[in-house]
Order: sequence, then C-alpha cells, then structure tokens
Amino acid sequence: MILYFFFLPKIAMMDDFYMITQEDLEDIKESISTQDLPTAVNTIKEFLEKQDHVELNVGVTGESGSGKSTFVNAFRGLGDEDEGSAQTGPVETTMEPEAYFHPKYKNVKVWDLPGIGTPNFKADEYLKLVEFERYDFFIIIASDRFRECHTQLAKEIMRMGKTFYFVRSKIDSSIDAEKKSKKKSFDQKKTLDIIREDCENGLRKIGIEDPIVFLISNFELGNYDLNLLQERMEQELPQHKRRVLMLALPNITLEINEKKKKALEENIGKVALLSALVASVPIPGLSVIADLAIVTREIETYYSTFGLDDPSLQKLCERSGKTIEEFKSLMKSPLSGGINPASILSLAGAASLVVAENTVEYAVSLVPLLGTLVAGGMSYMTVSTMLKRALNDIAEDARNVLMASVQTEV
Ligand SMILES: Nc1nc2c(ncn2[C@@H]2O[C@H](COP(=O)(O)OP(=O)(O)O)[C@@H](O)[C@H]2O)c(=O)[nH]1
Ligand SMILES: [Mg+2]
Repeated sequence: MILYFFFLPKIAMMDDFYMITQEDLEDIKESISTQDLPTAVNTIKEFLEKQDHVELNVGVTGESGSGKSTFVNAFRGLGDEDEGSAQTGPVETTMEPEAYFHPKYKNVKVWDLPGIGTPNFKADEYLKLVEFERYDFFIIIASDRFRECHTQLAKEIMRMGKTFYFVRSKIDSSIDAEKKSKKKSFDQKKTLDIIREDCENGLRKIGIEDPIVFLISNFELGNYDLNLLQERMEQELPQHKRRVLMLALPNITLEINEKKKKALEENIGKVALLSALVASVPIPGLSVIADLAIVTREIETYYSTFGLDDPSLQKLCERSGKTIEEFKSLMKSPLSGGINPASILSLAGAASLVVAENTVEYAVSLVPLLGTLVAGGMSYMTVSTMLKRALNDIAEDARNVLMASVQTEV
C-alpha cells in the first residue's frame, strides 16, 4: 500500500494532472488507502464511465414544415436518407415527442416535437404534453417570420425556467430567392442582415428585449450561424453537460474540431492514471494487455468523435462527392492504417524520446517499451504522451479532411 501513496504525489507534479478534479483525487486517494488495488482501479473506471452516462436532451420545436425533423437529423450528423433518421417532407409526421438517439453517443437524445401554431395552440398545454422538464434546452425553429405562437412558446418556456434558442431555417432558399430577384445588386450580407432584423423585430414586438436569432440552412451546415448557435449552447450548459455536447456535435467547422479536441484531451490524465494503476497489479503481461485495451478504446473514440471512422467517412463521401481514398490520403496519423498493437506502440516509441528530454520524469517512466512489456504495464507518462500524440495527429487529420470536404470543385 505504501508504494501507491508514493506514486500519487509523483503524478501530481505532472502537467495534465489538473484534469482530475480535487474531488476525484480525494476519492481516488481514499479508495487506494482503504481498498485493495482492483477496487481502486474500479473507482477510476467508474469516473470515466460516469461521464459517459451524462444525458443531454434537446427539444426541437416549431411550425409544421419549418425543418424540425431535418434539423434533428443534422444535429446528429445524419442526412435525411440515413438509417435512424427522422422522417422529413412536406407532410407533418410528428404527433407526439419522438426521441432520436445520437448514433455515437446514446446518452444524447434529440427530440422531434409536434408542430406548434395550430388554430387552438396553447403554449402551456403544449409544454405539458411534451413533458418539458425532460429537456436541457429547446430549439424553436421558424422558416419564415417569427409569429405569435413562437414567442408565446418562448415566454412559457422561460416561465418554466428553461432555455431556448431561436433558429430561422432555410436560409439557403431565402438567399437563392433574393439572388434571383435582385440579380446584379444582390448582396449576401445585406440580405442576411435584413432577415435577421426582421426576425428580431418580430420578437421585440412581443416583449423579448434582446432577441438573438440564429440563421441556419439544414443543407449547408458549415455556413451562416450554426457555429454561433453551438457556441452559445456550450456556454450556457452546465459544466458537466458541455463535454457531451461538444463530443456529439457533427464535425462541420474548424471551431468544433478544436473544441472536440479539448473535450477529449480532458480525459487523458484519468485514462493514463488508470493504466498506471493497472500496471501496479503484479501480474506480468496482463497489464500490458489491459493498457493496450485502454489505449485502443480511447483512440477508437477519437476516430469516431472526429467522424474519421469508416461509416462516417462513407457518409462524408456521399455528401461531398469525394472518394474515401482522397480523404484517406490526407490522414497522416500512423494509426490511420489500423489501430493495432504495432501502430499504438509506434506512438510509444516517440513517447520515450519526449520523456527522455526530462530526466526527472524519465526516471518515473524508465524502461519504456520492451522492458515494460516484461516488467509490467506502460507508465503514466508513456500512456499520456501516447494519447496526446494520437489526439494531436487525429485532430490534424480531421481538420484536413474537413477542409477538403467543403472545397467545391470548380
Ligand atoms: N431549402 C431548405 N429546405 C429545408 C431546410 N430544412 C428543411 N427543409 C425542407 O423542408 C421540408 C420540411 O422539412 P421537415 O424537416 O420535414 O419539417 P418539419 O415538419 O418541421 O419536421 C422538407 O422538404 C425539407 O427537405 C433548409 O434548411 N433549407
Ligand atoms: Mg417533422
């Protein structure tokens, strides 16, 4: 036991230790001093799993035909034809709230709510019907002007202590129409400003002082205000929900790419600590297998979160008209050829070099690779350096793929 006490302060000197909250640390210390090692390992595993279970419920509402179902799909990174997508089209199909799971994060649910604005529409009854308590926030969509029913609903949502965001959808068609009618004097920025002001004025008229309207096209997600909406949602969510949101959003802008990277980075400290503790279990060989499993799982999460897994790339091909080979040629990470012990250990080769530059830490993680394979698991530093390197490479690959996917052929 004394050995493990030794171990913690050493880790505490390392850079990314602050990723583990003080509270987590106390719990981990407690479990190490009062429990046996396998139980302590479980405690850390539970921390990692607990955050995977944080739920996020988004309610998407608006008039029939405004683009709710299309938005529900887009939010989950799906096209309307994809498996598991909400049905869209000219006829309203949603009569009661329907939950759509995020394909990669099952704890994220986007709810397609019934249409508002029917002749007898009453916001309070509507919110009761859709069980408003369940949602972390609402998105109110209008495809034209904002009307009385939108603001009535907004007021009632506020009264219930919940948050909402106004979205004006179908901006692509508004722009197209304006282009056709104005021809030479068409000015995109001016057109957008006019639409925005019109919506904001509508909202002001009925008592919303500082309205913000996000202009969006469900068909051109990288354009217009989607990015601002994402930023706003992130800022206003409680801390523990931000991470799930950032991971779940489709990787459609460079800003999102960067935020996904940050959200993933926050886990590295815990994952490495977990693997270091596993390494202290005195069963030679076992811990390396455990480490590889831990690191593999984490790296697979990176690929899936950035949308670089094969099914996601396939979808991106369909949308961008590029081929999988074109995208793969942009992916430089040694892991892109396959996540296997050899490619993972190639990250560790670099890790031991990095570590060697710092003699104190080198002493902690001595005997990398071959020696470790026999003696026990990989050290905290090795695993954390490996994961950081993998994450940097994969985020960079994702950035390049993203930029290529929005380039249109001339
Ligand atoms: N041009 C354009 N059409 C859209 C957009 N969003 C949805 N639509 C179309 O509008 C119609 C109604 O969309 P849907 O999502 O079914 O609306 P809902 O009734 O509110 O669920 C469908 O034909 C969609 O393809 C958009 O941003 N731009
Ligand atoms: Mg619908």
